[in-house]
Amino acid sequence: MSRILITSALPYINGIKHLGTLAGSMLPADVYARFQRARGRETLYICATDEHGTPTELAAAAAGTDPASFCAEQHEVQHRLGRQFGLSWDHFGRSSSPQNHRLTQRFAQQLWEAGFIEERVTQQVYSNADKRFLPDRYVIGTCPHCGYESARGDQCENCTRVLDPADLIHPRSAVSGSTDIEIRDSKHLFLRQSVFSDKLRGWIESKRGTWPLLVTSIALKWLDEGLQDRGITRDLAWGVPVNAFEWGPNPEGQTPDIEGLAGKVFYVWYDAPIEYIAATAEWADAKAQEAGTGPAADATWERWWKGPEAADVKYVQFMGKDNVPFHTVGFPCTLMGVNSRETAPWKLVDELKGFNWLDYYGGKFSTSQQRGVFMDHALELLPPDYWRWWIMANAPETSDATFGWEQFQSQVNADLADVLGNFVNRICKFTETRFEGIVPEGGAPGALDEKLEADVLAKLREYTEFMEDREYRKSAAALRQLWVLGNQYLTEAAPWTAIKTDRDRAAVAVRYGLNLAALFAKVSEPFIPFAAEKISEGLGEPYPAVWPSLDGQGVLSALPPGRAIRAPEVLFKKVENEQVAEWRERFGGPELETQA
Ligand code: B3M
Ligand code: ZN
Repeated sequence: MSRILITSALPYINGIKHLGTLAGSMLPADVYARFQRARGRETLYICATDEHGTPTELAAAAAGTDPASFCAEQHEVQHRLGRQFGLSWDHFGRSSSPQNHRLTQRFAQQLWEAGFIEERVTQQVYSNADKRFLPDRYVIGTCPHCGYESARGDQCENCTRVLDPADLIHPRSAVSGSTDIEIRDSKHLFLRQSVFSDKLRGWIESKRGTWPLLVTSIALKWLDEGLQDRGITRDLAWGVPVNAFEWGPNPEGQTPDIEGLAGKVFYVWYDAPIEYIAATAEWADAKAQEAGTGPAADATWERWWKGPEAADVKYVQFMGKDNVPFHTVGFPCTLMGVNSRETAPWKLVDELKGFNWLDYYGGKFSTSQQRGVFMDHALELLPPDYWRWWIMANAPETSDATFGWEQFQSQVNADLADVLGNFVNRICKFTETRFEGIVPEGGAPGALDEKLEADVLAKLREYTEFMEDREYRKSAAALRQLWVLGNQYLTEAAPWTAIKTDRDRAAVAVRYGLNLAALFAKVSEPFIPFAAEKISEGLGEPYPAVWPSLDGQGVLSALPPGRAIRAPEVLFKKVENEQVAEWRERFGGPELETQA
C-alpha cells in the first residue's frame, strides 16, 4: 500500500475542545499524518466539524443566534485553534456542507432502494410551549426507580437506569421547563443493521490482533448484545433533509411515505461519518477553486475512497472509545448497504486506532462544567509543542491517563528543556563560539563516533516501527532515548575539552553533534513540529523533513562540512513553579482528585 488516508473523529461544533478530545483523535492523527508524509507516502488527513443535532440547535439558541450562523462562527474558531496547535489537516470541512448533504441523501436513497431502510411509527415527546419535538434526553422528570427529580428521559443519572421518557413522573421540557408536553406519533426511518450482523462479525474478527484490543472488544460486545436496527431520522429543523420524494420503490415495490417524512432530517450520527467522504470532496473542490477550475471531477477525490482506484489506499481512523461503536458498526453498515448497489465499492476502514480517556486529575474533562484545560487556554499558557509532547507521551492507549500540572511540569522540563533543548543549544552555541558557526571539516571518526552511529540507527529503527504501528507512548519513549543518546555522546566526546589539545577530535565531535541535532529535528517533527522547524532553520536543513533512510548509510552525515549554522533562539523555556501555582489556582489542581 502506498497511499495513506487518515480521518480523526469530527469534533462537535458546540464549543472549544479540551485536551482530552485532542488526545483521543486529532493529535494522534496529526502525528501519524506528519510521519507518513515524511516517509514520502502520499497522505491525506481529513477532519471536519460535526455540526448537526439538538445540542447545536440549543447552543445556537442560547447564543441568541440561528444554527447556521452559530456553526459558521464556531467552525472558524475550531479551525483557527487547530491550525495553531499545528494540526496539519489537508482539509477541515463541515458536516453541513452541500457535499455532505448530497452524499448523505444519495446513500439513504441507495439504502432504501436496496431494502435496508424501513419506515416505522414511533412515539415522540412534543412540547407545545417550545413548538418542537424533544429528544429523549431533553425531557426531564422524576425517576420512577429512585425518586431523583432531574432524571433525563434516556437515563437516570442518579441510579443509572435506562429510561423511556414515558416512565418519568412529572415530565417537563428541558428546553423551557414547560410541562405542556404530549406524546405524538411520528414516522421515522430505520437502518436495518441486524441484517449485517454476520458480515460485520466476520469483518471485525478478521481485524483481531491487528486492531487494538480495546477496539475489537467494544465492537464484538455490541454484536454479542444483538444488533438493533437504528433510527436514522429526527424531528428537527437543523440537519440534512430527508429527500424521500426522490426515491424509487424498494425491492418490495413500496415507495416511502413522503408526507409522513416531510420536514425531518437525518440523525447526526448517520450523516457525520459520511462527512469523512464528503469532506474529501470538499477538499478537492477547494483545490479546484483555488486553481480556478471550478468544482472538482469526482475522480479526483473518489480515488481515495472508491473502487479499484483506491486499492492502494490504507485508510486509518482515530477516535476515543465512545465513538468506536459508530465506526465499527453504524458506519460500516451504511457502507455495506450502499455497496450492494455499487460496482465500485466504498472503502471500509483498514486500521482503527481507539483511545481510552485522558482525565483531568482523575476525573473527566467536562465541556459543560468547564473542567480541565481547553485548546484556547492551553495556547495562552504555552506554545503548542509542550502540549503536543506531553499528550502524546502520555497517550491513553492501554488504559486511561490523567493530566496533572505537577507531572506535566516535570515531564516537559525534563524531556524538552533539559534533554532536547539543552542538547541543541549546547552544540550549536559551541559551534558558534569555537568554529565560527561552520560545520567543521577534518578529523576521522573513532570508536566512540562509530558506536554512536550504530546506537542511533538501532534506536531509530525501533522508533520508526513504533510510529508505523501507531504506538505513541512507545514512540515517544524511543524518541526521548534518541535525544538522550545525543546528550551522552556530547558528555563523553567532550569537544570543549578536546579542543584544547586536539582540534580535529573536537571537529569530529561537533560534526556528529550537529548531525544529531539535524536528525532530531527530522524525526521529532511529528510530535513537536514548531521546535523541529526552528532547529532545521538554524541548521539550514529543509522543513518539513524527509525521514532518514534506515539502511545504515550516513544517518549522521546530512550536514555538509563548511555549512554555516546558527543556534536557534531558546527552544523550550522551563515551566516554573510559580506558573504551576498560578495555573493550579486558575484551572483546579490536586484537590479535584478527591472529588473525582
Ligand atoms: N462528533 C463525537 C465526539 O466528538 C462525534 C464524532 C463524530 S465522528 C464521525 O466525540
Ligand atoms: Zn433513578
